Amino acid sequence: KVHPLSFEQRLSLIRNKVGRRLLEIMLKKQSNLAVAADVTTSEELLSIANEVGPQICILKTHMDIIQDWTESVSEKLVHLAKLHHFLIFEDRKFADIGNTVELQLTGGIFHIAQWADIVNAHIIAGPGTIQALSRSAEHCGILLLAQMSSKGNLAVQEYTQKALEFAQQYEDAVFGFISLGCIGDPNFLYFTPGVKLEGGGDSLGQQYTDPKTVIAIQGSDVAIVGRGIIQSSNRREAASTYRKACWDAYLQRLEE
Ligand code: 5FU
Repeated sequence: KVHPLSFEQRLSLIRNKVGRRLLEIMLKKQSNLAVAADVTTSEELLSIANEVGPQICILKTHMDIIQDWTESVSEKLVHLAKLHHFLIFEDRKFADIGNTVELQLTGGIFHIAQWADIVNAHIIAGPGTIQALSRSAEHCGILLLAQMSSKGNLAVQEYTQKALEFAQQYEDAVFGFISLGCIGDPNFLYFTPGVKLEGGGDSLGQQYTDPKTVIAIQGSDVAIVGRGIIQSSNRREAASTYRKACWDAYLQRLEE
């Protein structure tokens, strides 16, 4: 299943503009590391973005866990993204009918469409979810959840295949997947959460795999690392260690 193509070669295969911009950033920074900044204050979110910014291609947010969210938080985040050359991925996991998703994307207090480069969606409600996202956030690239990292999740086999089919139908908008590795089509990029150098898990079903397994063996393109970096006493250093481990794993995949 794991294809032999390099990120340079994938550039011409990705139809979505954000996907291509991401690949350019990855190649320039030699980074296929995304950091999940799962903290609850804007101060911490912004300080993480600043600390790990130089090492990452993506900062992944959960805006709805920030207790003091205001529009200025997103403005500052966008500023840091430009400064350090990373994209912002709001991990909202849209899952409702198209009409509701459109309102969630553009309305409320978060106005996700205004600041996120990448958003994602479950396929459980059918293609209307994807249609809504591509219509109301034309400049955003979309990832579909094809697999998950947590114990007992239902995104397996036919469900995963269905996600691939949906993506192929909306290739201008969808440029990749949340998955455990490559699920077969090099025209898409694969993003894997549940990554930690030490492996293991947490008390609520998270299952960790190390970067080398995820990228070199399972064929994922971008590793998403949360607590492995966020809970480290030196986040800057941890991000640098993870960036190197993930990029080395990518280079190793190319050699095989
Ligand atoms: F879709 C998924 C998934 O299958 N597993 C995940 O862990 C998303 N995640 C996200 O990745 C989750 O919401 C966290 O933001 C992040 C993993 O963080 P960790 O601290 O590395 O476990």
